[in-house]
Amino acid sequence: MRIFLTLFIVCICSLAYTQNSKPVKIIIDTDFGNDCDDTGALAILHQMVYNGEAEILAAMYPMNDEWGAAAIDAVNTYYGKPNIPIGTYTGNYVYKGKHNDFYNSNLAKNFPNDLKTGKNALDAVMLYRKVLSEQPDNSVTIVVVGPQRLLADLLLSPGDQINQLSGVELVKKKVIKLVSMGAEYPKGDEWNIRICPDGAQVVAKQWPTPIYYSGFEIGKVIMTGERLIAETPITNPVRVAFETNPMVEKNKNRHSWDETAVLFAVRGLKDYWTMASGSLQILDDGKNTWTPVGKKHFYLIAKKPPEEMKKIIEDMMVAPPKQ
Ligand SMILES: [Ca+2]
Ligand SMILES: [Ca+2]
Repeated sequence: MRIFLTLFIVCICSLAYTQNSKPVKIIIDTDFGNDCDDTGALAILHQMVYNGEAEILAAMYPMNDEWGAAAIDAVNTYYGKPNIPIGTYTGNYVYKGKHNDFYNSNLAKNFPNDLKTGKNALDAVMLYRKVLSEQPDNSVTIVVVGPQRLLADLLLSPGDQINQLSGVELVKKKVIKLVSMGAEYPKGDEWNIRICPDGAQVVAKQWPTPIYYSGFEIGKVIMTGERLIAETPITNPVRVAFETNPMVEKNKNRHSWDETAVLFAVRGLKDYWTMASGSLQILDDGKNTWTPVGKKHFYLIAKKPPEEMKKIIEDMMVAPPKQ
């Protein structure tokens, strides 16, 4: 009996180890160009790829300008991954907030990348459908660190020649979790939701897997970026995005909204956070409330002190590319 019990425990432990050691398959949906935390988020994601913790299946750009997709390609190229597929938004949604070109055209034109312009990128919803179709069931994690226009359009997409399943059916089959930098808890009025409230409403109501939200309050207290200038070269597009962004503090720090969402998407709670379960409601103007009933939505609650989170994130932000 004792031997069986020991064997059983060994099996369970090795199973858990195997599951934990498998890289998390990530699609990152990022509104590069306005705030610079998007570049920090992509930088730490590349470091977690080097660590064997993650695999980047694709990157998506939800805004309707031509520079974002190429700027994302420039960062991927800097980290030695020039061939990650990149999708761009091709619709005509009018966002309820200005998306500035604080660094996108600079990165697209002055840093190595073969996309050059978003006109050479794939349609993002089509790419979502293609990439999801090619992956094993219940295997893909999507992390959205911008507005949720593309995710709403994906959910509302009909079956097509890529896959006969509707968007909702395809997501239900292939996606294991959605992680969103979005809203504020238990209530608030946050940018990513506010500039596309109808998209975020569709996602909150119709998304068929659990959604984990890293709220405004999580990234707000973790200031990162200053070490990019001291420790990384001027050929680093992430450094340049921080250095030239008018929203950074004098010491070039910025809130770590998008980095925390990516960190959770790959590593889970660790000893960084706990979480609350319930249901997010998004009003028509983008303001949000929270009902602590159900297991559909979750939001992160800070656990580790901000200074320790800063070190974890910044160590990865400044780590060099690997060949
Ligand atoms: Ca490329
Ligand atoms: Ca963002």
